[in-house]
Amino acid sequence: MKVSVVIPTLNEEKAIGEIVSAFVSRGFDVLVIDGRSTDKTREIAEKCGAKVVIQSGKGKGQAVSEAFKIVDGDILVLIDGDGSYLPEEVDRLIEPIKSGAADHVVGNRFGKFEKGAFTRLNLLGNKILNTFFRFAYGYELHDILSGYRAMKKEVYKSVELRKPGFEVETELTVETLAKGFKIVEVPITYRKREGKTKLNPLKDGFRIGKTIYELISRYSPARHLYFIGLAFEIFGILCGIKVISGWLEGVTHYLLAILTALLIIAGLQIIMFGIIADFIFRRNIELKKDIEKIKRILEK
Ligand SMILES: Nc1nc2c(ncn2[C@@H]2O[C@H](COP(=O)(O)OP(=O)(O)O)[C@@H](O)[C@H]2O)c(=O)[nH]1
Ligand SMILES: [Mg+2]
Repeated sequence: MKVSVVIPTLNEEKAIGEIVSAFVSRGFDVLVIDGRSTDKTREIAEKCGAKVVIQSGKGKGQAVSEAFKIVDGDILVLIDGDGSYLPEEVDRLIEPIKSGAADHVVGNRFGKFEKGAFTRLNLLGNKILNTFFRFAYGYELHDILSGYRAMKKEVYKSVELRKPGFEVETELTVETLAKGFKIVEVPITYRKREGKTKLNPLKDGFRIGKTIYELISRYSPARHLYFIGLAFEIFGILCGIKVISGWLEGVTHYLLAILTALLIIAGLQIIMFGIIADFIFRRNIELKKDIEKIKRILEK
């Protein structure tokens, strides 16, 4: 099986050499997709045996999307060029794909991370975004923003990446699930990066949160109903509190009581519709995937 390694870089001269060499010595094809670094990144990468391409646009997302079109390995490994991930752990990511246990493997950094690898804000932001993701998609993942992953060809050639920047990991994860592929996480080591981060924790954090919400439509539009239903329930409960506290003081809010009942009942119904619609939608995708698989087997 041919393995292609894709490394997006922007001024990573301190770490890039070692990473490229480690993968080249394993016999992997390495592509460094560079965002016009002003240091020696490209020179070093080339010297160590990587193919180097300057991305046509801007941002990590655009770079990754462009790289996916260029490479053609049966398996693609995506890794940051900042030295925070260990090339020698790559087998952990590739193994589940080879054995057929997964289509997309994500390296989970939370099992074993070096002190200082995450800033406090970074750690908190990651926890919040992962929790929000699990709620929004109902899929048990714990490190959706990891920069170390492996995918089989079918996955990286079919995902549609439109986000330019650091939303790329989110989009990759959602697209994989939306298309009916299977993701698993494996524990990896996470070290303190070399050089400076290009990520702005607050600005990019909010952007990623917004992206998680936006992309629900691609995974299952019906899941929006959960949020609408939840909003109804929250308003219903607030109205209910007002009604009950008034009643305890001897005042009866008739209209508000009716509104409370309506909001709570309507909210529950919207959530129920959501569950049913979501189930039908996802089932259809899975069925389509199974039919395609059977078709391929029959054609062989
Ligand atoms: N080609 C390209 N790579 C980028 C760009 N921005 C960041 N990167 C690379 O993407 C990887 C992850 O970025 P990093 O700053 O480490 O973000 P963090 O890991 O989330 O802190 C690193 O290898 C960066 O060099 C960009 O605009 N273009
Ligand atoms: Mg990094």
